[in-house]
Amino acid sequence: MPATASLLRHDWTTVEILALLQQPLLDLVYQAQTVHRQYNPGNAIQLATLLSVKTGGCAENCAYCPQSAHYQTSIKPEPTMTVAEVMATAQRAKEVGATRFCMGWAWREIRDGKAFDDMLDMVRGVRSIGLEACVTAGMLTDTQAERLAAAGLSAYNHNLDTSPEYYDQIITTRTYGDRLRTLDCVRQAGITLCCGGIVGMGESLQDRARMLEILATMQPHPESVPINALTAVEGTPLQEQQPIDPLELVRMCATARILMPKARIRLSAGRSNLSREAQVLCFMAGVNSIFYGEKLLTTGNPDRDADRQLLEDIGATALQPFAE
Ligand code: SAM
Ligand code: DTB
Ligand code: SF4
Repeated sequence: MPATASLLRHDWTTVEILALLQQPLLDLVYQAQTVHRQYNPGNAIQLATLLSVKTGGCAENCAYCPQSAHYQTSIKPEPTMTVAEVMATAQRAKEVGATRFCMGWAWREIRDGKAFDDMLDMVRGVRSIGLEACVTAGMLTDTQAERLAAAGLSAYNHNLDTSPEYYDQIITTRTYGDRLRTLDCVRQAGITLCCGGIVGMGESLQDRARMLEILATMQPHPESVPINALTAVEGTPLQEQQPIDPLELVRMCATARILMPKARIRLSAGRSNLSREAQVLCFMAGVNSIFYGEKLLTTGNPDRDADRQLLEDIGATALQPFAE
């Protein structure tokens, strides 16, 4: 392994990242594991639980998303959950061992008003029971980011999803620039960034490298990087996409770890389709966070019992909240 491979860098190039992604898998995983041990000693894995507070009927046309109003899927718009309902779910998540509680809104952007005031109450409530609070709710303004920060929001999730070059094949109702502007507002407000993307949408290896390049040249790097494997949902334009080869996913996780040594790399959507062994390879490659609980936003996730057993079998522990 080159001596410089584990330095914190923000000047990665596409060519370098492509070379990492394409090297022999065992060399790649070895390099990623070496960086991981250096920066993140111990065997702690973060358990984050997701809740869809506002489901379906979204104005955006993201080709992967079952919640877009542009497509006919089995997901129908549902009434937004109340603060009390969300708090009851957060309390249960805490009792079964989650440390981060992530709340999702199927919105193009946050608008001021009762729904936003409720969101602020949810953030305060989740923090008051000792959990980290994360929100994902589309674009936001400086002022909204500041209000979320004041309410105690730990992280805002806003994914790049793919490369700038492939973006218009996937979404046309917003631009990459819109995405970057929101990320900037979040950073300026002092909220940590949760930003990653999806693999398995028909993108090229170059697209994967470019997405990782945008993330790895941010200064500082995002604190959390979710890597989602596309869940192809019936009714969406990507319904026919074949599942990604798990070894490709391992490559993506390992490369993300090498590029962003300190980030929490989260193996996100798609874990239900992975064997235990494939997930362990991802952990070897530097993954140190998963979604925990039988549901993501609208699609399935492994059972809690299966996940607890997996962690026990490999001798991993659950990360404590606010450990960072
Ligand atoms: N509406 C907000 C937004 O798009 O930022 C927040 C919710 S959105 C569902 C959050 C993320 O979930 C997306 O950015 C995408 O990366 C991921 N996602 C959505 N549908 C997915 C699918 N079918 N497979 C994998 N990831 C998916
Ligand atoms: C992220 O990157 N993945 C999560 C979370 N951030 C919000 C969402 C995955 C959604 C998968 C499809 C669904 O369940 O609707
Ligand atoms: Fe809406 Fe987010 Fe789904 Fe896109 S990914 S359609 S913005 S909920």
